Amino acid sequence: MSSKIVVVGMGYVGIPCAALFARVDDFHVVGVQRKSQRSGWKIDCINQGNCPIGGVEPGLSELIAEVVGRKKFHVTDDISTCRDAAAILIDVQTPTDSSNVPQYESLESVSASIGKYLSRETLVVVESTVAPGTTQNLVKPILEQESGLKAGVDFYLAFSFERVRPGRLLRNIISLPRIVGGINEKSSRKAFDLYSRIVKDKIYVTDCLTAETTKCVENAYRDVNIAYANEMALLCERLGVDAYEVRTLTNTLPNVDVHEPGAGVGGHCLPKDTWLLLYGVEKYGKPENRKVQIMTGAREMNNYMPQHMANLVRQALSEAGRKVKGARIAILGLSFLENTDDTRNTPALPLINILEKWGADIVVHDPHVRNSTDVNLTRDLKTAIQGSDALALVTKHEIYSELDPDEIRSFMRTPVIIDGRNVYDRASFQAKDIIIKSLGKSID
Ligand code: SAJ
Repeated sequence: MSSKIVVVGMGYVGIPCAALFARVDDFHVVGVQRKSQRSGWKIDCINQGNCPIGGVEPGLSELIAEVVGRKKFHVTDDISTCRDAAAILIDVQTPTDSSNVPQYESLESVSASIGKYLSRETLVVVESTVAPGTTQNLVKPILEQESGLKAGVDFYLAFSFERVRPGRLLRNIISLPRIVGGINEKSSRKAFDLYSRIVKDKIYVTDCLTAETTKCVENAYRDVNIAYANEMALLCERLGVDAYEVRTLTNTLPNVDVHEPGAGVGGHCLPKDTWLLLYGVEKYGKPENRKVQIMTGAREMNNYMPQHMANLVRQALSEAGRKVKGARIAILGLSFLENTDDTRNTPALPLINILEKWGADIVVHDPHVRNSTDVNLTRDLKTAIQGSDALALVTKHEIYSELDPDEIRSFMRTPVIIDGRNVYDRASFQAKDIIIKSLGKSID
């Protein structure tokens, strides 16, 4: 008989992970998804063999169709399916609130439900990113209390994080090194054995706290690097030099890898993982008076970029003799990452809010996002551009590189472009009398 793997949370991590485990011969997988208003539709969608994730996701639709067709994978809202599972993976969202405090309601309630149906010998793995210390101090006591079993003895518990990025969901799970950290040696060994069935690269075994910390640290590292690039870009603008050229030249030095400046940093991870790290340190670490500056400064820098984009819009419109108030502005790209439909913490939203506060009439274009209750969204580029006074490019979707200066000139009411992702060659737009401001470049 095949072993049952339960994956709780059918999101950007849970779905590809479940589908990959379902491909393993001696496993069958049950996904658990709440029947919520926002996400409940995914249950039927997957059970019909379809992929609920949009954008360009190589191999995922085919894999879901295959494993659902072979009855190796189905989704339910009934968490009692955890009974008799060989392994249960927790892939629920762990956002932070407006004060940067982690919101663990989902993690806590899912842990309690799992605990109720937990069997002896089952391995539970937390895959959601959490503040260091959370698996030991929050998840473990809930599981033990609800199940009456002892962690590390009667059942096993580990933390093992994903490294997925929209657009590379399957590839990153299979091909990147994996870190697993159990609460004891046997838990680590069990987790190692499980992931060795789907991960082709090396699996590193460590303790639970180190694994949790590593996840937060690697995302904070990326956030700091992007903040450096953004600050560098703002300085280059003031000097009147091209930050992207400076970046290319700087990166000719071995060991230097300046990241890309841009219209902002979004996603489920980078905007919050610094806060998870600092929360864990404050809650479970030793007290210390020195203020953390680099990581928090990076957060502040990256959060400023939508404001900077709005300033560039205002400046460009003013050169065209228009005010933001009453201008029709098309935002190009709602998702936070190119060629995906993922809008979590997108920098497009703060930009839209600022421009709307200034009195602009906003239309948003995105070829991948299906619908949005927050903004006036169209998937037709011509509809967005037609009659607008400015185009503000936030996301580097492939389709935007094809925009033709002649077409823009004929469709727009005022030919103004603000390029937040270094997509356009300024000279060819300026040659057609289009006002173009490019983030990180001379803003004269
Ligand atoms: N961005 C820049 N400049 C850059 C790189 C990114 O402005 O040079 C912006 C992007 O436009 C986007 C945001 O940052 O808005 C995040 O982009 P990302 O490429 O980091 O995408 P994520 O957030 O999906 O992926 C990150 C990755 N973390 C690291 O590389 C350390 C990924 O490996 C993690 O799995 C993922 O977070 C996660 O789930 O934690």
